[in-house]
Amino acid sequence: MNTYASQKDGVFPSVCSLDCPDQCGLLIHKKDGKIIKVEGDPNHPVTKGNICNKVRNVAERLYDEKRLQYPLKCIGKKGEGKFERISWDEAIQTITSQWKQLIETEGPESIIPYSFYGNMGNLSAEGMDRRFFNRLGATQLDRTICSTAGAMGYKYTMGGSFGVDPVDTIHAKLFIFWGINAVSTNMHQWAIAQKARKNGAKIVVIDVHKNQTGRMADWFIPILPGTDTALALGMMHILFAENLVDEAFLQEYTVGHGELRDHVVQYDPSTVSKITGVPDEDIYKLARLYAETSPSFIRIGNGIQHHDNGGMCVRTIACLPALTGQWLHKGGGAIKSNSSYLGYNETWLQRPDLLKNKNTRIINMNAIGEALLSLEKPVKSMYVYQSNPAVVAPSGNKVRTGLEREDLFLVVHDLFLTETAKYADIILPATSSYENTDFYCSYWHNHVQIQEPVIEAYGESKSNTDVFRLLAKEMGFDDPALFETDVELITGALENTGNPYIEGITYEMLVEKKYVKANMKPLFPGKLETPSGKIELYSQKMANAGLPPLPTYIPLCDDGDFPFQFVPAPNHNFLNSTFSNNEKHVSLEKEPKLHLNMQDALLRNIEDGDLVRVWNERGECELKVSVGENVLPGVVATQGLWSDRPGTKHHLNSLTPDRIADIGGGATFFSGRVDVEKVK
Ligand SMILES: Nc1nc2c(c(=O)[nH]1)N[C@H]1C(S)=C(S)[C@@H](COP(=O)(O)OP(=O)(O)OC[C@H]3O[C@@H](n4cnc5c(=O)[nH]c(N)nc54)[C@H](O)[C@@H]3O)O[C@H]1N2
Ligand SMILES: Nc1nc2c(c(=O)[nH]1)N[C@H]1C(S)=C(S)[C@@H](COP(=O)(O)OP(=O)(O)OC[C@H]3O[C@@H](n4cnc5c(=O)[nH]c(N)nc54)[C@H](O)[C@@H]3O)O[C@H]1N2
Ligand code: SF4
Ligand SMILES: [Mo]
Repeated sequence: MNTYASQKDGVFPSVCSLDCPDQCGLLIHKKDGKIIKVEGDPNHPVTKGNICNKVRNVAERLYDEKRLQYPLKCIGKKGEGKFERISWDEAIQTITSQWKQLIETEGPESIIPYSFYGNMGNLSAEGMDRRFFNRLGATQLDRTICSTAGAMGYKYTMGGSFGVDPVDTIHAKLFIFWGINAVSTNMHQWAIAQKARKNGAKIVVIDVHKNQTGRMADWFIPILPGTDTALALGMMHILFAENLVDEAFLQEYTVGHGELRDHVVQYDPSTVSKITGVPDEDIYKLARLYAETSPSFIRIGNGIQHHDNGGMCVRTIACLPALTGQWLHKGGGAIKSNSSYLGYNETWLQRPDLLKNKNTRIINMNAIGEALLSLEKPVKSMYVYQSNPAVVAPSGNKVRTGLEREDLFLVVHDLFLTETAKYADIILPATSSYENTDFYCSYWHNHVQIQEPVIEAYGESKSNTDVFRLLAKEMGFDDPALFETDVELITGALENTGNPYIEGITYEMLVEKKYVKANMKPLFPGKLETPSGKIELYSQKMANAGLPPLPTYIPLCDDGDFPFQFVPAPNHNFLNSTFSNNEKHVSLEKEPKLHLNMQDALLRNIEDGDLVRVWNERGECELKVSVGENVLPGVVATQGLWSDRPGTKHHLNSLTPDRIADIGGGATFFSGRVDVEKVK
C-alpha cells in the first residue's frame, strides 16, 4: 500500500470514481496536503490523459464549503433542514438502538438500504454494505434504476455483458451511436470514432434529441421515443429481403435465424416509418449502409432502455451485428456494457450466505416512493448512501412524500446535505473516493484499477466500509467478515473468480501497475453464455419468462392524455445529481432548457426563451424553452438532474413515471407524457 495521502506535495495516481463508462486514470497534484489540480493520466492505456470538464473541476466539489464535516441530527420537522452537530458515537448509538428496537418489534425487513453507484468503487458500492445488510436481514433493494432492462435484454441475445473491446473500434468504418449522448457520457468512445472518421469512417447518431452528440454526427436520424425496436426490425426486414445477411455466420453462430426471417416480413419500411417517424427512404439507406460497411460498430446507449419496452429494444438492436456477421471483423459488433468481462468474486465480497431468511422481501428501487407510502408491512427505516433519491428517482413527489413520513427513521450518508439528506434523522459525512482504498472495474474499457487514498479524510468524514464496520460492532455482530480490511476485501474479491478474463489479477498487481487489462479474446469463434452457446435471435428463455421469443415491437404504455412525450436525460456538466450543487458546475451548465419543436411552439404561441410550465398528473416544473428542430413535433426534451434552488422548479423527476420496464425491473424515465403551457 502506498502512502500518498500523508505526503503533502506531489503528483499521485488516481481513478475517476464516477458512474461513467470511461473510468479515466487521473493524476492528482497536491500542495500543502490539498489538491490543486486534477488531470488525466497520460499513461492510462485507453483514456490517455484526456478527462472531462466535470472532473477537471472536481476539487471545487471536494473543497466546497457546503461539504459535510461531521455527523448531524435533525432538530426540526422532517424536510425543514434544521440540524445540529453530534459526535460519531452518538450517531452510531442512535442508529443502532433504533434498529435493534425495530428488529425486535417489527422484524429486520422493516429496515431497507437504498444505494446506487455515486462511487463506483466495488467495496463502497457493493461490498461491505451488502455483507452488513445481509447479516442484518434487511429488506433487499433491487438496484434497477440505471441499466438492468438493457443488460437483461442484451443478455437474452448475447449471454451477458460482453461486447467489442472498444480500442478495436478504431478499425470500424461505421459507428452507430444509438440512444447514447456519447459526447457527454462516453467521451473516449466518441474520440475513437472521431479518429476513425479521419480514416473515412462514418458516424450515425439515432436519438430523439439532436443534442451535443447528434450535432456532430455525419448523419443524425431523429426518431420518436420508444420506437427504436421497430426501426431495428425494419432494418432486419430489408437485410433479409435484399439478401444482405451473412448466411455463413447465421448458420454457425446463431439460433433462430429462420424464424426471425419469417417474423420480420411484417416490419416493412412503410409500416416502420409510421411508427418511428423515420422516412421510408432513410430506413432503406440505413439498412443498406449497415449491410455494406464493415467493420460496423453499434454503441447501444442507456436512453433507449429507459422505456416501457426498453429491454426488448436493446435485445433487438443486439441482434443486428449477427445478421451481417460483424462479430468476426476486428472492431465490428456492439457494446451495451462490457461489465461481464471483469466479473470478480461477488459471492465472496457480498456474502449472500449471511442472509438467514432466504425469502427476505425485495423491493425494486424504481418504486421506492410507492414502497415508502403503501406497503402493508411498512418500511420503518431507510439507510441511504451513494444516491440521492429525492432528485434521481422517478415519480419524485411520491418519493419526497415518503421521505417526509414522521415515522420513517431516515439515515443518509453523503458528502453533502443533499435533497434526500434534508429529510434525514441522522446525517453522516462521507469521504470522497480520493480519500479511500477501493478497486474499480470499468464497464467499457475492460481494465481493473485501484484507488489508494491520495488525500486525508475531510473533517470527520468516513468511508462506507468504515461506517459499516462501526455499525456492525455496535449492533453486536461478531462475524469476522464484517471486520475485514479494505485490502483483505480487494484481495478476496479477486481470488477464485472462476472468470478466465481476470484470472491472475491480484491486489499487489494493481498496486504496482494501477491499470490492469482483462485477458481479452474475440467472442467468436467461441461459445457464449446463452443456453445454446450461440447468439439467440430466437430465445426460448424469453418464451419461458412470458416474453416474445423473437424481437418484437411493443408500443409504450398509455400514460394519459397529454400531448408530449417527455425525455429528461442527463446533461454535460453534472453526473446525475452529482455536481448539481456545486457553483462551478452549475455556472458551466447555466440552466435547464426544454427543447420544443417549432410547429408545436407556433400552435401554442410559445416563443424561444419563454418560461413554461411542464406538467402532468404526477407533478410540475418550470423551464425556459428552446424552440427549434432539436426534437420532433410531439416530443419535448431536457437535460440534467438539477438541485432544488430557491426560485426554481426543476424537480424533473416529479414528472416521470414509476412504471417498471418490460425486462429486468428497469426504469421508464423517458416514457412519460406531459403538457406544456406558457407561464403568464
Ligand atoms: N456528463 C454526464 N455523463 C454521464 C452521466 C451524466 O449524468 N452526465 N450519467 C452517467 C450514467 S449513470 C449513465 S447511465 C450514462 C447514461 O448515458 P447514455 O448512455 O448516453 O444515456 P442517456 O443520457 O440516458 O440517454 C442517451 C440519449 O438517449 C436519448 N433517448 C431517449 N429516449 C430515446 C429513444 O427512445 N430512442 C433513442 N434513439 N434515443 C432516446 C436521449 O435523448 C439521450 O440523448 O451516462 C453516464 N455519464
Ligand atoms: N429524469 C432522469 N432521472 C434519472 C436518470 C435520467 O436519465 N433521467 N438517470 C438515472 C440513472 S441512469 C442513474 S444511474 C441514477 C443515478 O442516481 P444516483 O445514484 O442517486 O446518482 P447521483 O445523483 O450522482 O448521487 C450520488 C450521491 O452519492 C454521493 N456519494 C459519492 N460518493 C460516495 C461515497 O463514497 N459514499 C457515500 N455514502 N456517498 C457517496 C454523492 O455525493 C451523491 O450525492 O439516476 C437516475 N435518474
Ligand atoms: S466522469 Fe467519465 S470522462 Fe469524466 S473523468 Fe470521470 S470517467 Fe473520465
Ligand atoms: Mo446510470
